[in-house]
Amino acid sequence: MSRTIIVSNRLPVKVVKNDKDELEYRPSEGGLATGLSSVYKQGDNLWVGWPGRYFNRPEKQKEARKALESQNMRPVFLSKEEIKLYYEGFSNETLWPTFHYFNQNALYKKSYWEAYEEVNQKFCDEILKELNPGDKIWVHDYQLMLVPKMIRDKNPDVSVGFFLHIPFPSFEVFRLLPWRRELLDGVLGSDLIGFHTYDDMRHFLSAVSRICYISNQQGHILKDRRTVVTDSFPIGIDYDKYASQAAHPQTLRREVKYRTSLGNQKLMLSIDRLDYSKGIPARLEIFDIFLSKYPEYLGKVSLLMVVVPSRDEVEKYKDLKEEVDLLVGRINGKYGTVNWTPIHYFYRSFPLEDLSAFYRMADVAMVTPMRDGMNLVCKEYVASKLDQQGVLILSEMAGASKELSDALIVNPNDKHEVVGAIYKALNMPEDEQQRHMEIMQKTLKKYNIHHWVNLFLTRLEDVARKRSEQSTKVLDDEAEGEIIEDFNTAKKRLLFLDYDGTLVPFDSDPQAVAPGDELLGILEKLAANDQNHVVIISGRDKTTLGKWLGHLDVDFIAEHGVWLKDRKGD
Ligand code: GDG
Repeated sequence: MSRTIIVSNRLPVKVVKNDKDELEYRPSEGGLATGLSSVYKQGDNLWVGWPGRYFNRPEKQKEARKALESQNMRPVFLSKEEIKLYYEGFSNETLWPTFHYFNQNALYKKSYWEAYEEVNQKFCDEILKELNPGDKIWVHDYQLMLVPKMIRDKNPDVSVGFFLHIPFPSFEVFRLLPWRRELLDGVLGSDLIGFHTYDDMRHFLSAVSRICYISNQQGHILKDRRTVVTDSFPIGIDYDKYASQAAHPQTLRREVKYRTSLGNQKLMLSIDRLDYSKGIPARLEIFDIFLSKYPEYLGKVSLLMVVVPSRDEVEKYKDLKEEVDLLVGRINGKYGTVNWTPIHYFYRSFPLEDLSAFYRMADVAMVTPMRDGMNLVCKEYVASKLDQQGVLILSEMAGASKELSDALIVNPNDKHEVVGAIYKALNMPEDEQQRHMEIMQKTLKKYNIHHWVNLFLTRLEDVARKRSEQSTKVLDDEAEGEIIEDFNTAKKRLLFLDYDGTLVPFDSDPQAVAPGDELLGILEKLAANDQNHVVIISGRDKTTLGKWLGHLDVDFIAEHGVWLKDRKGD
């Protein structure tokens, strides 16, 4: 039976060691894990990924493998060196900054690239061990861009989908990567490539056209005689999970507890992983400007800022942490009083019940990343607003802004615009808040994570089916006999002959694909028969075709149909 194999850098569980040196397996709460759990847990389906920690003892590795395999997960173990060079290095210090337009933070190191190639190969080898004819593979994200091609090279007929969770930058930024061609070729091993937004897809197509010299037609790319389909699939959230968590008695208890200690003041919320792409320092500066511009809000509004520790081994993240600490201290020192703290800052993560209470309590959510593939926090905030009261301020640089146009959409670089949006949000009439919330909730409820998973996998099946329908069929004796008989009995024959890949083999060397004597002889013979009308179709330019075949009594459709010539020479 055909299976679906999900592949991502991380498995959907966290393996942790408890005090007794025993391994514990904690399911990840991330949206992707929830959405895909209905897929990988079914039958023989599988999730291939790194368990997220280094195992120094082989017996512990063996134990983890056994436990994970019993839950349909296949671990890819990484050495310390691989974690440093492939994960922290190429993935987080090269691709992440470049794809988020922070190319000044990007490091281009050969050792990082080599480790990236090796680890991608390691993932591919693990997949190949499991692969059976008819299986579908869904590869996730920027850490594994080479995997689709690696699989395709070994299994030309396999069905591979790839989804990029982060933005795809414009060509001018992407071209800075020394390994741009290899990365594109890697992803183009897929049958279906998904992005969060149409703009990401457009940037990708432009890079493919300018770096690989392959054009596209409505997002369809012809690569090595295969059609690669690209499209946008904005990811959704598990709407019901956030809505029901917001109604849970435990959440309500936490809300009461926090409300009591905060007092009767307005609350603004900011939740992010510590990352320079999230615009945390700029958000703090904006809050500072707001308080100085509208002093009537001193003591009346505070910012609850959750920053989840992340990538603390990477230098840029350590610097960012210091910057945020400093800014929070400065603002609290500048405006704080004995009974009012402007910013409640937490550098840690919270359980879902707390998160949900924060979402419920917040009058305003400030989601102002400099760049974000999608951003799920803003969607979770909207889903948690059971009373439909609250305002979302959302950066136009987040993929989510394309769907949530009922938010107050801002440019995070325009600090005064965001300050204005905060003022507007704090003063928005209740009925207006409700109107906007209702529209956004309707969208998010419908286009939830389950919808996203089904949409992508159904499309992948569709693409695979079309590919098999359109693939070249080998003629059996009977079909060949019929064609010969039809040819012999026809009074008139219209013969369309494709050039590259049909009359001559595919080759990038122009000398290698010039027509030889044998081919010219066949074409001459076909054209000499009055009952035949021969048309040669090619994407090549008219000058080359004219030089090679212009002396023959045939028609041309050249330059992808832009130029036509009939036998009379018109
Ligand atoms: C990539 C792309 C794209 C945060 N703090 C806590 C906590 N969180 C949860 C949120 C949310 C998630 O983390 C963060 O959402 P992101 O959208 O930033 O997702 P990532 O997976 O980091 O990023 C991003 C996404 O992929 C999906 O395609 O949207 O653009 O960068 O779910 O709730 N969860 C808990 N405690 C916290 O303190 N429990």
